[in-house]
Amino acid sequence: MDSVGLANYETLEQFIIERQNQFPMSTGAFSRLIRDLSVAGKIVNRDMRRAGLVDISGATGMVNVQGEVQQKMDALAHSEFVRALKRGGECCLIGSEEHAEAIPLQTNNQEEGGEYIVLLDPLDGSSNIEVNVSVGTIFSIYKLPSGVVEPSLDDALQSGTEQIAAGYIVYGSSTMFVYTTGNGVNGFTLDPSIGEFLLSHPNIRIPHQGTSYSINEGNYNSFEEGLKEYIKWMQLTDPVDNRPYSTRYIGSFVSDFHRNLLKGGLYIYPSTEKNPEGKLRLMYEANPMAFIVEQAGGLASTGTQRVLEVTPDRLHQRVPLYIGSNDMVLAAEAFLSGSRLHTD
Ligand code: P6P
Repeated sequence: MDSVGLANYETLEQFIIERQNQFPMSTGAFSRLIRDLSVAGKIVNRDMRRAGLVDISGATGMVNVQGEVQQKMDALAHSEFVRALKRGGECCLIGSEEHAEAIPLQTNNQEEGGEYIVLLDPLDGSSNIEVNVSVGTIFSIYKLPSGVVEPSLDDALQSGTEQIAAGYIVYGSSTMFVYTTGNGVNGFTLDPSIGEFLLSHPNIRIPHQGTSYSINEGNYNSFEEGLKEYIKWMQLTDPVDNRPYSTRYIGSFVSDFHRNLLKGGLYIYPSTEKNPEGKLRLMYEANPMAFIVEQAGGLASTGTQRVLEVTPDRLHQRVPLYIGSNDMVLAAEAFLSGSRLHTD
């Protein structure tokens, strides 16, 4: 793109300030919080692009709270986001996949402590880094309930409907920052030559129907019958609705979600023998992506319930997840309830 072309793009910072100006009472704290997250994302992106050259690939030899082998980049990404949020002063509590407990932040100005809670998966899919597959960061933002002086985990355990913002950063062929505050979904692409996220995907809408689905079919034998019926249905030939669908599953939720958001599709991580509650975590994976997909016209379900209405009781709790194109999620729920069969 020539330099003239760049002049037509709006930066993330300009976008945030314009939105902030629409709310005269806003103090700018939320704008600064989004900026802090975007700065951490740029730093993680920088480190990521060197993973093959410096000793930050592979495992730390530690196991995280999930019982999963912690990758060096997991730990690095976690530290970068904690550092950025602590320095920014707008966040009072962090919940992270990489830390067993919620992390209270001592803000610079105690009497005006941060009023936001940030839940995040610092680097989802990180085991893919050493094989050069896209990975991502996911974040969810809540307001600290008024009157709370000492923020604690209980203040973070709010239903997904209470989120005031949610977003992700996908470190792929390009690095994108995608987020919503409840007024649609907007995507920003990092231009490394100027170090700015530029508005490249305004008002993202997910197609109501897709022709691909994302699932680890290695777990097929432990799927519930209704899901097996749905998969069989998607694999039957029917030119009318472009079946058989394709499977697209790269083992990195943020990347599979991002593709489905732009092209249409359905990501499924159901209850399995190894993960009876599902594998994706409610607070910092399912809820933020559910907020985004609903804002883009899609749906997110546990198979029986709207994800955003699940009442949380633990920071790291897991849920079964069916998320993506509206019609595909509704079809999944119908098959799971037994009201549809693959022969329909
Ligand atoms: P499986 C990565 O660990 C992750 O949380 C998601 O990003 C990804 O979709 C899923 O797990 C992959 O899990 O069991 O299919 O290897």
